[in-house]
Formats: sequence, structure tokens, C-alpha cells
Amino acid sequence: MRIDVFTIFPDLVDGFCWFSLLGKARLSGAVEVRVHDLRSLATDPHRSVDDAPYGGGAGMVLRPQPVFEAVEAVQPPRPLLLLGPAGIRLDQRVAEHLASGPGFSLLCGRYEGVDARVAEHLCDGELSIGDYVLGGGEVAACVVVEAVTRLLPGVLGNAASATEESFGASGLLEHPQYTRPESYRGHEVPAVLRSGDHARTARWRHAQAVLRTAERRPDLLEARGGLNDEDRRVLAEHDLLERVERALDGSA
Ligand code: JCQ
Repeated sequence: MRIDVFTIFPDLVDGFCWFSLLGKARLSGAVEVRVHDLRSLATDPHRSVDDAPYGGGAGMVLRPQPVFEAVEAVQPPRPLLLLGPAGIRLDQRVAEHLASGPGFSLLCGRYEGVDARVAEHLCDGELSIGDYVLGGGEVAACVVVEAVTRLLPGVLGNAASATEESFGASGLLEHPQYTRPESYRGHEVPAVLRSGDHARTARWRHAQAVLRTAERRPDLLEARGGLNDEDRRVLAEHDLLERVERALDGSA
């Protein structure tokens, strides 16, 4: 997979993408991240990329010329997506969709915005990472690259971890995880996890995942069609069915 990023802070995005899992994915060839400096195609002596808005108002707007020419010089993989709060929201489904193709490109907006002709006549869509405003799209680009890359074949050490986790096939939040020691400051690891009974452990984890989702993200449980027979069975086994039903009633 190839991902191209257009930004006025290329070192920020490229640097982030060399860390941890992402850096390893680049070294292994699972992903090729190409970061391009929008300023490199600014032609005026001051290499400016922004200008005052027509119609007046505060702040500056990213000019179309450096953006169009930077993109045209590279012919990056499509879709080319503008990052900004007006875009469609990134979620796991969108990340999976992007991970399923051969590549895509990201354009980082900045200032009070980007000349509207860029979104209209150069980009293929707009992508948001959430309902808040950032100073620029760079951090959002890092989020998108990381969320997509970890889904690529061969990137996660454990092939199961991408599907077993939150928002995987189950549509549930993850069950709680514990590691050593058995007792920390008087707080014990649940006995079932130390019992060696793998079937009972799996049912307890399932019950915990449903409980967490019901109490913290009832909207996710609703979206997967509420509780099924197996959910009810493992919840009843652990005396959690009434607590989960109360949580779901309270959220309706
Ligand atoms: C991304 N959620 C918020 C800031 C204008 C395209 O125009 C702009 C882009 C930005 C940067 O992106 C975000 C963002 N997802 O703020 C202002």
C-alpha cells in the first residue's frame, strides 16, 4: 500500500510515521509513506502558501497554486482526501475500506481553511477524525495513516489481534486485560484468568466485553442488534444480566 501526504510540515508527519509499528511496516515494505512539502512548489520569492481571504475576515487561507502543482507533480494514489472538520468521520469501517485498496493520499489543511477550489476540483473527498478543530491536518493525517496501516496484512505480529479487539467483528469494546503481578496494591487479578480453564476464561471475557459496552457505549451494542442468546447466557453465568439490562434501559 502507498500513502502520500501533502503538508507544510513534512518532518512532523514523516517523523511520526517512523515510530513503532508504523516504522516497522515501512521498513518491511507493507506500506510506503511518501510525504510531500507543499512549500516546495510555492513559486514566489517568499515561498508563501497562504493569503488573506476574499471577502475579509480573520486569518489566512491556503492558496490553490502550491497545492494543485504539488499534487500534479506527484500523481499520487487516489482517492486524495482533504483532512478537516467538514469531512466524513473516520471510523473503523472507513479505515478498513482504505486498507482494502492499493493506496490513497491525504492533504493537510491549515490556517482558517483551504481555498475551496482545492476541495472542489482537486480532491476526491474530505475526511475528519472527530468533531473538534485542530491547528492543521497533520496530526489527523498521522491518525489516519496509523489506523489504516495496522490493518494491512503482515503488520500486526499476531494476526488475531486486529479482529479480536474493540470494533472488530464482535462490535464490542474489548474485555479488560491483566498482566503480572497477581496482586498489586491489594487489587487482585480475577481468579478465572489464573484458573487455566480456557473455555471459562473465554466466556468471562465475552461477558466483560458486553458489560463494558453496555455501560460505556450502549450505542455500539444497539448498532449490533442488542444482546443475542450467547451474550445472555454468559452474562447470566456471571450474574451480570440484570446489570447489563439496567444499563441498556437507562440509555434508551
Ligand atoms: C480534522 N477533525 C478536525 C483545520 C481548517 C481543511 O481545512 C481545515 C483543516 C484543519 C485541520 O483538520 C482538523 C480536523 N479532523 O482540524 C482548519
